Amino acid sequence: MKRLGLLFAIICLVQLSTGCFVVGARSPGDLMKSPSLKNDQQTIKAYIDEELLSGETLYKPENPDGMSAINFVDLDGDGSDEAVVYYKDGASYRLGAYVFAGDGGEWSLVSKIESSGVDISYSGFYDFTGNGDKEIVMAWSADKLDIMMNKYVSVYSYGEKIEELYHDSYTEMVVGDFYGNSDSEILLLNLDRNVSEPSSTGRLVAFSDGSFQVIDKINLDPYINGYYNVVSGPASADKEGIFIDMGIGAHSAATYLLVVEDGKIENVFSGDGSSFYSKTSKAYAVESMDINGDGIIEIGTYEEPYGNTFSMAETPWIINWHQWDGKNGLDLVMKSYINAEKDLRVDFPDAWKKGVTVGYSGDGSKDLQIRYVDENAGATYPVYNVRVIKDELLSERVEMFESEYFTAIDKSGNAYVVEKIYLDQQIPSSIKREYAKKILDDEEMKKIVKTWR
Ligand SMILES: [Ca+2]
Ligand SMILES: [Ca+2]
Ligand SMILES: [Ca+2]
Repeated sequence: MKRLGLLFAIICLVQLSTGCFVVGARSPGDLMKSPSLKNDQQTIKAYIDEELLSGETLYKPENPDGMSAINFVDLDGDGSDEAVVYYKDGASYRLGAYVFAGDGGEWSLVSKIESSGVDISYSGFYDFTGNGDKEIVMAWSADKLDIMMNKYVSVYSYGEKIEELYHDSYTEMVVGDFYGNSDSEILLLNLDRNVSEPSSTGRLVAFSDGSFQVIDKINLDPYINGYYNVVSGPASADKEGIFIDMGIGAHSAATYLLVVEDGKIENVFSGDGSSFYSKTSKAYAVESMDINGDGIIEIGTYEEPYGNTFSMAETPWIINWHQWDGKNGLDLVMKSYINAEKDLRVDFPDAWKKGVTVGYSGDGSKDLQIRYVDENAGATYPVYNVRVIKDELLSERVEMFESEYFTAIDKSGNAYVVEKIYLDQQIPSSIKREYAKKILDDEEMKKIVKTWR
């Protein structure tokens, strides 16, 4: 997932030397972080060192976030943790996991999962079978020379010996409780583009009648560039969903939302032909995520600012964040401006949902300007400038400000400065009242100006 996201970002960068960014994409640095050991992981270190073969090093699975090289989890529910320790041997393309059982600070090796591959692309511990014990799901890329980037997934039971319960290939995968029955299921996506008859399918894999089975399958559009982000999580208060963000054009993107109803996978924005994309298409990639922290995942789209005259790449886009309406539509829940390069995010308060747009400050700095929109007159009026300024340049820059200002955030050598330019605007009396509604008190303004990373 991360690799595809990165790949997509690179494609973007190659195709559009400026302005193209994947909102939410992780920086290459994330991939290079070496696993660090927390204090409670040190006690097992000696036991691991004893088992590691020459060439084997500890290794953190790429997905999901939160996995470590060493993971403590009570797989069999007996009240004491097991340790699942990932390793790889880069030179011989081997990887896998050591599984230890713990007993009061003593550890004993139970088994070793071994496979060939380059990266562990996904791993986790879930009860798929419904017996109360967690199984180990582990996925890896097959081979360094495999340009198709085929990946394989296996599910292992924990016990006297590790048993492989399921094995399959996939392009992207997520785990979740898609049935809502408290057991976990797997959703596998397989995208096969470079063949005479391209195909894209989603398959729901669940444990049923004593074995893992493909419960349902759905055909998706194979004529896309690729998936840059696939996540599962709450699509509404009571429904898990699978959010599939994909690149569909030179830089444009769209999102599918899949849910499971009565054992069937449903593409909720289904319709005829291109209308699959009509609700979620966007000028650039944006990752589906819980942007407002309410536990439900939002889908982002781009809104062109009112009166915009800039090129696609230079446009200060507004991101509209939507939640699934439970049927086949979307509800707008939040708007934000995100500039990954400046590490700036501004979440629009409710008062800005209508009648507010963004632009640049107009002094050549390309700093953000919040503007009131007077649609009747076809005009906009500046309210705030929000500037990210290096600390050492701050005193020099503020001398040129015409209005009062305050610093909303000071972080990593940068001051996030809000200029209250509404204090110095000539506003026609007919719109003064509406304009004034867009002015926040300073404390409220400080809450909506954020860093992005
Ligand atoms: Ca246990
Ligand atoms: Ca189980
Ligand atoms: Ca949310």
